[in-house]
Amino acid sequence: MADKEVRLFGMWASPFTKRVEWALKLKGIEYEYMNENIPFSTSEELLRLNPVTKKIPVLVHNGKPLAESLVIIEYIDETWKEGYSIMPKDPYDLAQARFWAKFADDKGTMSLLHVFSKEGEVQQKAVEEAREVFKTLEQALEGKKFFGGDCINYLDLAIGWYAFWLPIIEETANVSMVDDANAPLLKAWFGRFLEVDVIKSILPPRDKTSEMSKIRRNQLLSNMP
Ligand SMILES: N[C@@H](CCC(=O)N[C@@H](CS)C(=O)NCC(=O)O)C(=O)O
Repeated sequence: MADKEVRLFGMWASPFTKRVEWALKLKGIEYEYMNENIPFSTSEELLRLNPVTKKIPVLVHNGKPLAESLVIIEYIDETWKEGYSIMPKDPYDLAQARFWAKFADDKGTMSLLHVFSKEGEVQQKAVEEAREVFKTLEQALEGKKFFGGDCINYLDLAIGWYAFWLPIIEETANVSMVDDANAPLLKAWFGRFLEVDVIKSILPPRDKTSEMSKIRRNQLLSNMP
């Protein structure tokens, strides 16, 4: 039975929701999952819990809401100290992991949004930017099995959505960003990350995600909200 004290508001295909679900699952925390119909509608309860950004995911612990997936992951690791360790213990490693997670979110996510929602020259420019971001990200992976070393940790969870969603974005937008020529280490890590039991066990269905992705791209290209 789900722990009544922990609820997660998310959306089934949201990469940011998956980050949090992976963290909860790694810790063995039971939770109640509430699916939102984003981007088409937002429930009254979500607006009450997260009036600032109105976005998912939102974790509610003992009635107290918390937004922003990376902030939530840190909270989970700090609150449930026992079991799997998500945040690096060494202060330098921790700062580096936060740096790369921020770099990926600031640079990679923005470029991917343009790759996904644009065409022509604007899209091509975004593809080049994204390729540069992925090549750069490999620095954090050099000589390691996972970003966290021998096991996955915070940075793997932060960047992990690329492993599943990036090939879908490439397919939907008909472009290539992570390939053996540009980012071979990252490409190999995609395969290793998706083979981790906890990760694999809560991925959305590939076909359904791919179908939704095509519909969403067409909506964005026609300037639908
Ligand atoms: N930086 C946020 C991003 C969250 C985000 O963008 N969530 C999207 C869904 S994946 C959302 O709720 N969008 C609201 C909307 O489209 O109305 C995080 O990491 O939690």
